[in-house]
Amino acid sequence: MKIRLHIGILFIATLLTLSSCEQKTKETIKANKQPNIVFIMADDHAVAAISAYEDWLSEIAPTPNIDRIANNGMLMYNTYNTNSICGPSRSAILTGKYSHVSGFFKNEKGGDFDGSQQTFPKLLQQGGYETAVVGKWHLGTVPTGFDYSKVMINHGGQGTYFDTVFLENGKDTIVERERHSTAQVAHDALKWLDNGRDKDKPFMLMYQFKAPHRPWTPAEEFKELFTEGDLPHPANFNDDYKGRKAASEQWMEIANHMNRKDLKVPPKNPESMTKWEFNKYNLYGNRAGEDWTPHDSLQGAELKNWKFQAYVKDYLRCVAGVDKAVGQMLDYLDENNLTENTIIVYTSDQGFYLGEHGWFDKRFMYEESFRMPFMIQYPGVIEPASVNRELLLNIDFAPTFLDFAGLAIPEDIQGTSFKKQLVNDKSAETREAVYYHYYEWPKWHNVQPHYGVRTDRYKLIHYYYSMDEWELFDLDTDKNEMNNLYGKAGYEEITATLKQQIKELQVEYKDDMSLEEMREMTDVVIERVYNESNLKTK
Ligand code: SGN
Ligand code: CA
Repeated sequence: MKIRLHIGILFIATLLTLSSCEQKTKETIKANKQPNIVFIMADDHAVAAISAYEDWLSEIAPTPNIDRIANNGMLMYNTYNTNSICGPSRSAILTGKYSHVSGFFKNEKGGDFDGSQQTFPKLLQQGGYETAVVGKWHLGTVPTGFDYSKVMINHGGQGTYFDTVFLENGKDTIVERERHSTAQVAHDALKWLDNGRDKDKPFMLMYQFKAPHRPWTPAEEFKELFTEGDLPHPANFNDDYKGRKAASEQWMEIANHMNRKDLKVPPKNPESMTKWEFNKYNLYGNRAGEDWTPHDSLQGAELKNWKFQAYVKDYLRCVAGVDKAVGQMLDYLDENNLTENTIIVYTSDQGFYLGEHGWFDKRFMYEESFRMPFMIQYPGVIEPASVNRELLLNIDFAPTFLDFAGLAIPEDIQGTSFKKQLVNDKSAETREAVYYHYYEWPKWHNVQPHYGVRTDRYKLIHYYYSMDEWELFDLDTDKNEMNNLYGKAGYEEITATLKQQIKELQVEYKDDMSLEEMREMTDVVIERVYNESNLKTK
């Protein structure tokens, strides 16, 4: 009996040793092998419109394929943007630096991205990776640091949903007429993976969609979604902006600033219109006071609801297209035995308002646009179905990828690798606060330039360009950011602490300019040099 027990214990011990050896070997292999990286990024995809986050739209508009990444890996709840607008966010992701450091801090009249600077794709390429970018780029200049690139260049680099114009490898301009832009990006990315790359090298692919960006035009196959009934409104749909001056002055209200093109209301006789008249018709509604209704009986709250339904339904139909394209990518990687050694990320260049505060668009430091979706899988390394609630920034992505690739992280990168957090290493460092700075004004949505700080509980914002207004929110008691506590009794101490934090972070991130210098950045006009009309079409 005793002997048997001993043999039994020995047997179990051997098994344990074997399996831990197996585990070690797996880890060693992983540690020595550079993982592939598939970086998937949508444009303007809000956290609320991804069902993995179990937010207010999750049951109505599930995203089963995007959720697969969260199920296979880690879902980050608190990933933030350093400047919530397209080009500045993309440049922050590529360089790991704040937008005033990378030099690309405004979309409008902010010049082009300096492609000669250090980026994570370049560093990966130098470190032995085969690199590619397919889809939306929106940085003006030709992509650098890629073995293959096919990026949208029409509509000022925004790309269009149909007849999208792409620039391939910096020289050939191609008009794609066969597919919706989302399907085209999927087609091109899979084609490169299948027979465009050097299969002896690890690869890094940036798989980037235009959808669900304005004007939210879905492919035909998704038009039947959400046709039954109305979507619910978010909690602060009818915000009155009391106590928040900057919020009261924006031009991004669903009720007052959506145009007829956004809501797909075509003119009755487009043939009889000149191009100028047609454009004017389409843009009508962009500016406050240009009231219009699809028919006279719709007014007031009913009209606002009609616009909301048309807008958010089309937005979610575009998301469904992205979700399908994500599924195609995941299936391809599975079918080709690539999943095991590939890091897959899903994110967006920033968040978006889906009726919260009565808005569309982004830019503000309020949660809906400040926050970014971020989920990441790496089988055997990142625990499946795990979550993380630490404060992360988009400038952290670059160093994290370099870290996983076993490459040195250059000193001048301002972000920090969160690899340790992803592998549940208890020695991982965490942040106390995240710093934000937005510059563009007045186009397109009259959002006042502002900077601010967010901790796990509080947020302090300073709007400084043509006003001097502060906002303080307690996110524990006011997650919709409706109650500005700045200047109220009892909040003096926390306000002073947050102001001190802002000062320290401004020094750390080299953003300790005077307000006058900050205003000059908003005023600077640097015209785009790169534009599709300068290119020949193949
Ligand atoms: C376009 C949109 C704006 C949007 C910006 C920036 N207008 O100009 O509503 O804020 O892009 O978006 S539109 O009428 O042309 O659609 S970003 O994603 O590039 O930052
Ligand atoms: Ca965007």
